[in-house]
Amino acid sequence: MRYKAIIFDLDGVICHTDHYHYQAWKHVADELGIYFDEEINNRLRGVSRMESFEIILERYSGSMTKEEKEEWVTKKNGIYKELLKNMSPADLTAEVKDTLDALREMGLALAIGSSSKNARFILERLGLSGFFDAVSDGNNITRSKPDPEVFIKAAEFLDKKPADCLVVEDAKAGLEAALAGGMECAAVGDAILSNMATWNLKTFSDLLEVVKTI
Ligand code: B16
Ligand code: MG
Repeated sequence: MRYKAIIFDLDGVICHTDHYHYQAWKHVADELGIYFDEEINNRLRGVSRMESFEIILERYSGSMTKEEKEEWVTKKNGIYKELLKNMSPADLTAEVKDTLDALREMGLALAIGSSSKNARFILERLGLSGFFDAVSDGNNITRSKPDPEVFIKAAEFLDKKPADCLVVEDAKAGLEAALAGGMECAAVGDAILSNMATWNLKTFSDLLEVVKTI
């Protein structure tokens, strides 16, 4: 097999939380009187919490101290975490679960590489606590995607070389991060449009064919 490990992005690959991010950011933006829509929300994919807020503030005419920014992102996260409580194992599709199980049976090491500081909480909601061999997330990095740190850490946690890992991503910043870390990558969703990935997956289970290639 071409790969020994697969590192999955979480939001947009294993599950979909963008509508919860949207609702939480919309609440904050409305309170601040800032225009915010789904299109701006799409730009926040794979981007860290504070960097997301900086993108939202592009439309803010006032000024804000670092402390005030911290307060607003903390508020957003509180709303977001409340919304995440709506998630359950039913939010994990049978296709994703069956594919993960099949990859595990093929002997591949499986990890998460997510910018989110809520990754473990989301995995718990999905009934996937303890499923992955390693979880590298927003809590163990100092630089977010497109920096490769989150994926390099995941490979280290798995004790695998970057060249033996395949990254699965839904964001351009994530594909850039994988390539910068010396890893091949597979794109799902909008990330396909960037034309940067080693593989473009029409559907998640296409991964089963990809990993069989030599
Ligand atoms: P949090 P991923 C990313 O997760 C999301 O795509 C992005 O929209 C979010 O801002 C980021 O996590 C940080 O999330 O506020 O929960 O720490 O796609 O890298 O799994
Ligand atoms: Mg993502």
